[in-house]
Amino acid sequence: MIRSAPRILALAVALGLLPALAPPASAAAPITTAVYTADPAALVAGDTLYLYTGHDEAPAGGTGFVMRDWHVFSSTDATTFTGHGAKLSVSSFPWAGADAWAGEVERGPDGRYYWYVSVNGNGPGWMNIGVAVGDSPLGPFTDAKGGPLISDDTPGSAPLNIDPTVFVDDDGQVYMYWGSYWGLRAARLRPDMVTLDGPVITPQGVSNFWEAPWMFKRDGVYYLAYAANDSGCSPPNHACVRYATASSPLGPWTHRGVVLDPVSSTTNHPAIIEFKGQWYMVYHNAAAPGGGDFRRSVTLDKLYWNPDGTMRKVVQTTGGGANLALTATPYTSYVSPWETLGAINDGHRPASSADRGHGAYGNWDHQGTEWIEYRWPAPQTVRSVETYWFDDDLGIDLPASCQVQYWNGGAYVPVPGQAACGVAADTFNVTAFPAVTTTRLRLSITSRPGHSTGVLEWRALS
Ligand code: FUB
Repeated sequence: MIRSAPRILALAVALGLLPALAPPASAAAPITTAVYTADPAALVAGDTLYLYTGHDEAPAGGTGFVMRDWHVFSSTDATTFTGHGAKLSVSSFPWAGADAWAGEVERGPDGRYYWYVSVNGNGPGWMNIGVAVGDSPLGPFTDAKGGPLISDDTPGSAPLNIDPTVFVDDDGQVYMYWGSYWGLRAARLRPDMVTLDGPVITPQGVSNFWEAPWMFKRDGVYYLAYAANDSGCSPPNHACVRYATASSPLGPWTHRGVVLDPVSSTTNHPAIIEFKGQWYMVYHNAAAPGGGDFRRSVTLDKLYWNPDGTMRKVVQTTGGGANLALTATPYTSYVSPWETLGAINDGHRPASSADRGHGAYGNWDHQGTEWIEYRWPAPQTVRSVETYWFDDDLGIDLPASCQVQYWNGGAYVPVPGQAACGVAADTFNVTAFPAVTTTRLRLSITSRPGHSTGVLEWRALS
């Protein structure tokens, strides 16, 4: 049937009547689970790919960034990464005091490696851009300037001076882009890599810029990828990555679209690089065990080009896609009158299975099989669900079993190929499956004898 009627099949998939078959999402694949990493920058030197990352140290349930140093990882196959530990920290800059935010390393005309970072400089305003230098991609790195390269005192600087991306053009001219809070800025740097060479400019044509610029060049065209959080690409407060192109390094830029959909962390941060003939999108999400908005993890996926020089949207293979539950309407077979069905898709990350601080879904005193369900006005492609069970140590207990189902246009049927539906306490239980495209996704839950069941949060990931 598939070979003889591909159009009918495609139409059925589009209408949400059949699952769209795709390779199963592999388990989350951060470059490391030893530490939480964020804000990647990539550099190729010789036959090695180096990733420079931030380091998230917020506690579980933390509500703000705790970032004190920057780490380096290397790989010769873009699959297995060796951690080299913290190679730069806030204390490397005697004038700074906190907030080791996003950075990038670039090789200067002198052959040395310059590490540009966002850091709280303890001066006027908040964030600054500092620069360290080392003789190899692994350092050691030391402060290259003795003060910020960019601060709030820099004429024309950004509303928030973070997220530098530095680019050395074929003619040796150095450019730096940076900014946040919708304020993108650019400037030329002198060949010494640590001095501005002219005024700060505000580049034109970069639509919906939020932060995290990444500049590179391919086939004579300049590319600027960046985090955007406009409603055109994002569920509430989750950034996507858009990009723009230009024929000269300071623009004007032409917006080209979204290259990376929102991820499971609210922030998004791109690094795009070619390594051994393959292009990659390096980014972060919240997919590592125990991860979250302030406990992120860096991962990478292959990036492919269209013949016209536009980038194809990156397929996220890490299970860390957007949480489509945030835009769904929840339904259920039964909810206790005092419980809250809406708790399951409010984006909360529970501290434990007893954490009903944001409300809970519970079906006491029903026993046996009940269900919760998401409905969307248009078909969504879902690749995994993550379920955080509610257990009040009273009438509600962890379930005996569960199953993910979808609406095929006439009935609810099990999602084909789904992994085991986990029933562990105090964690998100991940169930991955070949992508299914549907307007309704259901979690069928069967209780243990003598108990009812409950859910604190149920994610449906793209
Ligand atoms: O990690 C701190 C900040 O969050 C970065 O500087 C931004 O790009 C965002 O990822």
